[in-house]
Amino acid sequence: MTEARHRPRRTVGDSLEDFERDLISNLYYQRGTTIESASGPDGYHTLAVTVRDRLVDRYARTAAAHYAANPRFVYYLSAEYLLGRQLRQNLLYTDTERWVRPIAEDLGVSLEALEVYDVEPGLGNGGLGRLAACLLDSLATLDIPAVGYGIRYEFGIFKQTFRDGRQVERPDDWTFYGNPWEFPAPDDRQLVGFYGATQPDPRDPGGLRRVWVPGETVRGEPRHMLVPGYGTQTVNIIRLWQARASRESFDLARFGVGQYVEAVDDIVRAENISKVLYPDDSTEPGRELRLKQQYFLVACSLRDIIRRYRLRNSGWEHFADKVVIQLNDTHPVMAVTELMRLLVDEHGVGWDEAWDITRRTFNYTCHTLLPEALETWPVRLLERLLPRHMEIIYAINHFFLEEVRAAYPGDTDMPRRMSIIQEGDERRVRMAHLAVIGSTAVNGVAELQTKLLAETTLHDFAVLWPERFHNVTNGVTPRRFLRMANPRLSELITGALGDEGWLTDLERLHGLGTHADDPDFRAAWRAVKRQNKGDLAAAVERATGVLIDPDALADVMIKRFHEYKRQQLKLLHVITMMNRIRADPQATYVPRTVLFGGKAAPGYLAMKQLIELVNAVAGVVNTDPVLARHLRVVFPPDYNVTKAQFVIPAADLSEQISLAGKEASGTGNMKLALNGALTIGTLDGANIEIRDRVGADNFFLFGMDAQAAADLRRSGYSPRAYYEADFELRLAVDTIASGAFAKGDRDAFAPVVDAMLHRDEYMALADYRAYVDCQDTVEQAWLDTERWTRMSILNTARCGFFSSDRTVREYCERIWKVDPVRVNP
Ligand code: Z2T
Repeated sequence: MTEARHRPRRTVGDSLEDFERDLISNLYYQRGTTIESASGPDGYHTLAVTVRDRLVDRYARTAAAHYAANPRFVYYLSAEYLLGRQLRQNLLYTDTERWVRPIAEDLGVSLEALEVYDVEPGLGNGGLGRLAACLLDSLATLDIPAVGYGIRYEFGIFKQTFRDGRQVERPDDWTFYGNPWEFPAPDDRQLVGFYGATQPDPRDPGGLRRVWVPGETVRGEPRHMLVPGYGTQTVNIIRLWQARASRESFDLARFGVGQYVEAVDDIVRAENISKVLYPDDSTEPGRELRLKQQYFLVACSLRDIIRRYRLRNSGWEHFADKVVIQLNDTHPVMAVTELMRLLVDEHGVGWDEAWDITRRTFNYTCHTLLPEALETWPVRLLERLLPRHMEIIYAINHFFLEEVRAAYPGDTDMPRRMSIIQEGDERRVRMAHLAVIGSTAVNGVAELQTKLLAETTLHDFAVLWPERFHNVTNGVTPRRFLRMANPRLSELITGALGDEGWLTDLERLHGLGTHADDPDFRAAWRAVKRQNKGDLAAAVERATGVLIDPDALADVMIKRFHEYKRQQLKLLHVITMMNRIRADPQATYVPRTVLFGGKAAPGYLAMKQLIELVNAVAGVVNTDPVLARHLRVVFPPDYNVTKAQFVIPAADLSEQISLAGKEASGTGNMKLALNGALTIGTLDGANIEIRDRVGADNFFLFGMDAQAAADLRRSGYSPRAYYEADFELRLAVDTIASGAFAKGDRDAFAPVVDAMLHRDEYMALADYRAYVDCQDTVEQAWLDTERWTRMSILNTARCGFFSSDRTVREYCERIWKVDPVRVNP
């Protein structure tokens, strides 16, 4: 075949007329219908594929450019992706919204009406999954050759509803109406083994090379979604694996004797692997199926990476020069053992060379400081599910511990502490240790977390290999979280800065600084926030029936429910505001709307009860004529990326109140500050870096720092003492205990009260007074409208650092050592 046949040709036109013609043609040939009889979903799907076709063109040219350049590729391995809705993004990135609006108007439909059919793929829990999506967006925007690998869960993160204020989970059947954004690639399917046994390899008698005969095999079928860069031609992909039964799974013998259901047992078992996302944020369920998911992702992706490598390269000596794999937390860490197995057992590479290649290939990002979030798997389970991998782990550990003993002769505690195997009643494999041992670079996601990791959880490793430890502070994509979420503010910014360059060079927002003292600009800034709050008020009323005042201070706490994040502290403040108003109803108060958003893991009973309490407090506040005059509490259900894009632009106050030393980074904190919300927060995670940049005067700081929190815990923390010493705190806790939020039933929230008074694991009571006092200074600042506006503008102006473009640049330079490949138009 000639070169020309391989060269991708432009197949879609570049004008409004072309777009309109393609729309009508797609409606006719793809949906089999006409303008007159098209339904809403017909309209949505047609628009989606028409926009998608523009990206396919770019993707084909990207693939060709990458093939020609044979560059080093970044492979991002992540069990979670929270991509958000696709339609608006792809309209923006193809610059076709300007055509769609008039065409839609012509046809008598609105883009907004079609967008309700755009389902967000909820393939993640929270920050970690959304970070993966932001990094992929920036990788494409920076023209870095990259592929994201993940799992195509049939059911994503559950849908949250409330029944009598209680969280009720419903399945997220996100593909029910079909997903126009993905492409099946059945030719690239892979086979994955589980269970079975290992045998010596006759080619290497008594050596490290062995043969694994799996007891079960499952097929992985990939689909990809396109990941366009903004303002560039690059379109990368994210490849999501779906588990399918292998051909042999159908049990003909059983079918033949009438055991129809039993005959498909194996099919059901295989396909369950990618059935559902585990809904736990920062805690590990420790279930066999979860481990199967992890290995399924790893096995399919590594084979695909090797397949891609071999398209342009041969031999193994260049593998680590062409391939860099980023492990998003420990979930995909079995990839370290799998690559060793592929190289040693299947390709006959010697152990030492294989280890050198493997270690040069991998890097590991750690997203937590919580000990309970560090994955460990029982050795017994691994021996059964992945017998060969367990042998390889023992071998890796053996050579590693030799190195440790050589570094610390005579020290017996060091090998015990650093070993991949945790000894005890039930021996377990420590995935974080395997990750560090198998990687070139290890990074935390904010400065404080990286420092604490090196001082605590990974201390011994940071001492042995200081050169492996890096910090790469998280970032967020300004395209989705400023341009798309907040078009009004974007327009104001573009007007002030003169052009849209800030969208790909976010530090240019500094240019807003000089406008912070311009009264007209301030008024325009306030008007945008006011309009955004009007939109939010309408959406909240639709979702909850509660009316909110767009002029009230919008105080938002949007994140997963977790004790360490301290929604209970926010609630104590709300109850304190209530009690103050009740004590003096005639006084003047700053009108405030407190908005909560977030899900609790279905098995996390304490947080489910806290959700119930938040809803109960909201019910009391919003229906009490005296309280509701000054205060509203709303909790729209099912917080997700789509809802974040509504709430964030309307926020005045961003609640970032985790116990210092517990939140690895946070990224909602960045999105809110970037949209001009002021932060009330502790010295935790990236809050510290936000405050450093926006300035201490433009940030409401309160509470213990990580050192003070650790000291207090060590000295024997007693929440009861705080309760007894502080009248308002006592009153707030007593209000809950009195049954005031349960129609007088004192037992209803007794466990919440009990947890606060007797455990208070995350020391909310110790920070209560500082927090409430700080909220008073927030209100003083709010009353000075001009000052508040200035602070708000300066927050946006000084948050350019938190662009995920900067994050990705740092990964590229310091960890991945990759260069861009430009794609010609
Ligand atoms: C997660 O979202 C995060 C950490 C996890 O640790 C697991 C999940 Cl699902 C295993 C979050 C952190 O809590 C948050 O601080 C951070 O900003 C985010 O990851 C992205 O790094």
